[in-house]
Amino acid sequence: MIEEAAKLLARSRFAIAFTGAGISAESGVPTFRGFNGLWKKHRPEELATPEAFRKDPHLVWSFYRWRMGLIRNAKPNRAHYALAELEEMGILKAVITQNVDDLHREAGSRRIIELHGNIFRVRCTSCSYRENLKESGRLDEFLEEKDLPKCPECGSLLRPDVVWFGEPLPRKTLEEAFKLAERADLVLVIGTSGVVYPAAYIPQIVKETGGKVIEVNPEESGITPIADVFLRCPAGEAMEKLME
Ligand code: BJW
Ligand code: ZN
Repeated sequence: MIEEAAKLLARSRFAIAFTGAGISAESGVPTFRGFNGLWKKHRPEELATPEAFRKDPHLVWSFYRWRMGLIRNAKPNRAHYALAELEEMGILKAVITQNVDDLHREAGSRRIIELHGNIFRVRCTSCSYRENLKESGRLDEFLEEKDLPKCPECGSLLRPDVVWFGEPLPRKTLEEAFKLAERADLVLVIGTSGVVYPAAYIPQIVKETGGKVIEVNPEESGITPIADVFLRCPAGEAMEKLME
């Protein structure tokens, strides 16, 4: 199976990767739907919504501050580094990720399409204010603060610059991802349950336009039925074997 995947990858002319929470599991970042995805008895699906934020912004902000702290201390793993290396080799053209954790960037990937935003960015709920807390150097003070974060421009409530259920994905970002998927002759799908749309269309588009689908996941997912090669194992192990 690994040999088959390696052969397809080596022969491809325009390969892309499509990643989900599972690629960061070995970095210690909990997945959404896995057993580890539980936080204070709330399921992430109940917290990552505009309704939850309207009803209880304190709860939602404490969830996001907790995750920011966890993710800030996480390091990329073998799978993130393998994707950066494949791009360096000219095989991989882009990484389309559903993750908000910045680990592809830290591993050295260059062309990264973040479909669901980035957890280190905040934006104002009223005006156009945006801030990347890592880049502004304000992450530490932001995480120590317990009160609701307010916009320095207009005083309104800030929110995480991520995409919640029921919200549209950034239009240009989604268009770019769909274009890449149409062009790709191979997609490496790593660590996603493949149930969240429109993101889950990405591997389907590659398949429908004649490309191959390689999936890496220790469990079957929504993508498995269309996978040409299914590597049933953790991302780090699979990617290390694939790079040999
Ligand atoms: C490992 C591993 C290891 C473990 N190695 N693998 C069509 C059909 C049905 C529903 C819809 C549809 N179109 C839209 C919808 C509604 C909805 C949706 O998809 N719902 C379904 C769940 C039913 N979609 C939306 O609401 C989207 N918006 C939208 O459609 O807007 C329309 C609109 C247009 C115009 C105006 C208004 C609206 C938005 C979706 C946003 C998703 N947001 C989140 C939160 C992001 C912020 C945050 O991080 O907090 O994104 S939810 C969460 O799910 C997060 C993830 O990116 C996303 C996907 O999860 P992922 O990455 O797949 O993680 P898991 O946990 O599900 O899976 C992990 C996998 O890893 C598992 O398979 C494990 O086995 C595996 N694994 N260890 C490899 N070591
Ligand atoms: Zn503002």
